[in-house]
Amino acid sequence: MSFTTPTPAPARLNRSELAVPGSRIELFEKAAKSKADAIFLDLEDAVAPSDKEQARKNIIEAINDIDWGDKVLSVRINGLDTHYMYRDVVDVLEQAGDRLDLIMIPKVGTASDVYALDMLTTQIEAAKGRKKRIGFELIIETALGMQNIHEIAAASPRNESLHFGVADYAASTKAMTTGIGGPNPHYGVLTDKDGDNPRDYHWGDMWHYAIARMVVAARANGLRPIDGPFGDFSDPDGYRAQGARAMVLGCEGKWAIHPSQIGLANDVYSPSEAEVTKARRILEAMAKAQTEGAGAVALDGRLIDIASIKQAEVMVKQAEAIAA
Ligand code: 1VU
Ligand code: GLV
Ligand code: MG
Repeated sequence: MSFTTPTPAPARLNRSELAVPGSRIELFEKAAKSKADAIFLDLEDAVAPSDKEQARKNIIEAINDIDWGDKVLSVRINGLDTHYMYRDVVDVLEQAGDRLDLIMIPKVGTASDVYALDMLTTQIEAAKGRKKRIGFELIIETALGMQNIHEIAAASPRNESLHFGVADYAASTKAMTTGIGGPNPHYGVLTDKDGDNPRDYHWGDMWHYAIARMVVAARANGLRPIDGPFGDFSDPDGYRAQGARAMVLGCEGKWAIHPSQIGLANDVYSPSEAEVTKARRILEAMAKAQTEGAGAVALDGRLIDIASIKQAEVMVKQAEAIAA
C-alpha cells in the first residue's frame, strides 16, 4: 500500500438514485415512498427555464414537509454557467432544513467549480448555523470534466460521489448518437477478416473508457462512482446490462429516470446470496490459512491469497450495508 490512503466518503447506500423533476410536485410523494436508495430533486435539465423559480420553491417545501424516510436526499442545482445556480444554492441551503444530505453539481469542468461551490456552501452553513454538513455529488458529463476528473475528485472534502452523465457527455464529445446511454450499433468490430470463419460483427461498449476512468478517479479519492441515466425505460434488459457492466467495473449504483428502473438497479447492485456465500468462504479459508502461516492457498481448485480477502470484503461489506 502507498503511505497515502484515501479518506472514504460517508458510507451511504446508493444502488438506485431516482431523478425527480422539481417542477412535477405530484411525483414527490411517490418518490419518497419508492424503494430508491437515493433521490435527487432536479432543478437542472428536467426543468424548463420558465419553471426554474417555481421548481426551487417546490423543492424547498418538499424537503421540509415530506417524510423522506431513510433515503439519501439531494438537489441537482443548475450549472455554474447559468444565472440560476447561485440562487439555487442560496435559497435551498437557507430555506430547506437539515433533512437535505447532498447537492448534486452538474457539468463540473474544473476543480475550481467545486471550490466555488464549497466556498458558497460553507458560508451559508456558517451563517445559517446548519447542523449537518452538505456533501457533493459531482456529475462528470463534459469533455472538460473528464479531462480534469482527478483534480475534480480531490477538490473538496465535501465530495462524496462521481456520476457519469452519459447524455451530456455524448453531446460534449460530439459522439454521433441521440440515445441516453446504452450501446450503439456503429461502435463495433468486424472479426475474422482473413480466417476461415464467417465474419462476425461484435458491438462494443462505447462508454467503457469514461466509466472506467471515473471509477479510478472516484476510488482514488474515496468517493462512490455511480453510473448515470439509461433513457429507454421500456427496456429493462438493456438497463440491467448497462447496470451490470458498470457494476463489475466498480460502480456502486445507477440512476433511475423512471420508477420501473429502481428495482432493477437495487437488484443489479446487490450481490447475490451465492456471491456473498462464496466471499464469506474465501474469508474463512484465508483466516484458517493465516493461522497456519500460509499466504496463498487453494479453494475449489482456485488460487486465493491476501488480495482475495480485500475482494471478498468489498462484497460482504456491501451485503451488510444492504441488510442494515
Ligand atoms: O402510476 P402513477 O400514475 O401513480 O405514477 C406514474 C408516474 O407519476 C410515476 N413516475 C414517477 N414517480 C416518481 N419519480 C419519477 N421520476 C417518476 N416518473 C414517473 O410512475 C408512474 C408511471 O409513470 P409513467 O410511465 O406514466 O411515466 P410519465 O409518462 O409520467 O413520465 C415519464 C418520464 C420519463 C417523463 C418521467 O419518468 C420523468 O420525468 N423522469 C425523470 C426525468 C428526469 O428527472 N430527468 C433528469 C435526469 S436524466 C438527465 O439529466 C439526462 C438525460
Ligand atoms: C445527466 O445529466 C446526463 O446528461 O446524462
Ligand atoms: Mg446532464
